[in-house]
Amino acid sequence: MKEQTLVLIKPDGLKKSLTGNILTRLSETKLDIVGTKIVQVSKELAEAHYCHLKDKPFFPELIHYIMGDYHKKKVMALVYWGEDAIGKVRSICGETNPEKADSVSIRGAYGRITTNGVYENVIHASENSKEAEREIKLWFQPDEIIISNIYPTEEIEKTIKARRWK
Ligand code: DAT
Ligand code: MG
Repeated sequence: MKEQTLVLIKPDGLKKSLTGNILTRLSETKLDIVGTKIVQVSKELAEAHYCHLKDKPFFPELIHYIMGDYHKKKVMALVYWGEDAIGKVRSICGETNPEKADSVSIRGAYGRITTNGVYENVIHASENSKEAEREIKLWFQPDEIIISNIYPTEEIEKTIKARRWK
């Protein structure tokens, strides 16, 4: 089944100049990149993304980590699309705990656990289709993704203040 999945190259991945290596590994999947951008992660976005972990003891550190407080204040967000996208990307990423992840996986090769117990595992990938939908809608607007009808949309009129080149 064709599906879409959210990938984040986390601040440690950007700080360590791993973007190229990680994208090369992901290209093994032969999936299509249908959206991408660099994001400065706000506290609201970080907390919404990891809302399912809010009661965990490591939650405050996790929020600092994904906001880039320990590395660089940016994340590269991508949407991959294609056959079995969620499973293929998760499998190349490896286990959550970088010490347990297969050493040829992205997390196994590049991740570490800090002395404070933060899993710096360089990449996020959606776990299932429900989470993928929730996460893609959180990180991207419909017009930022080049496949149409990824999820249902509706047209609205709004007046906004925006910047343009001068
Ligand atoms: P995944 O990122 O593999 O989907 P998750 O959704 O359970 O894993 O957790 C999200 C992130 O939280 C994970 O990438 C790293 C961090 N994390 C999870 N379990 C942890 C733990 N026991 N100690 C420290 N950080 C943890
Ligand atoms: Mg997860």
